[in-house]
Amino acid sequence: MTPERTLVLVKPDGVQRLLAGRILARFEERGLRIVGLKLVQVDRALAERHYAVHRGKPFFEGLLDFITSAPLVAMALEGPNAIALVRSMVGATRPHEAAPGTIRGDYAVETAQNLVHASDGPETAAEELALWFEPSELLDYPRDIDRWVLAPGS
Ligand code: 3AN
Repeated sequence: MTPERTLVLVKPDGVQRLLAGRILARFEERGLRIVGLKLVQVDRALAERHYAVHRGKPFFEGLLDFITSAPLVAMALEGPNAIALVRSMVGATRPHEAAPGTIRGDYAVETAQNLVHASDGPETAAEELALWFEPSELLDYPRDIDRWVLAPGS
């Protein structure tokens, strides 16, 4: 099937808790490829655009304060059904409802500090990837990557 691309943010709580690599590793171990990756200090304008759907909600201002408080890791991941796959690995928004084995189910207890953002559908994935990455920051791999990558020690 045609691979999908999705946006994942390891939010400031994940970076401060030194979990960024561990979270990224889960996606890689599952079989998704990194096609974009950077550490970002988010400004208010980007935060407002990213969370525009939540404008007017009681937690909106707190969400902006939180996501602009310290650097986060933005990644674009690619693979078959990547959008749904990543959402299932991230777990429910409220950590006490997130199944053990999911990222939130294993590492989070607070809804306001639930470690990860992940695009929730094809439209939002396209919008969010365009918001967080310049086209030149999203890379393509060779079609024959499985032959191109040498096995360790070969
Ligand atoms: P998800 O990140 O699971 O897609 P959304 O889109 O409903 O969840 O919410 C976006 C973010 O807003 C959440 N990841 C969380 O950080 C924050 N949030 C959502 N609901 C609440 C709430 N009731 N109180 C505080 N923060 C919330």
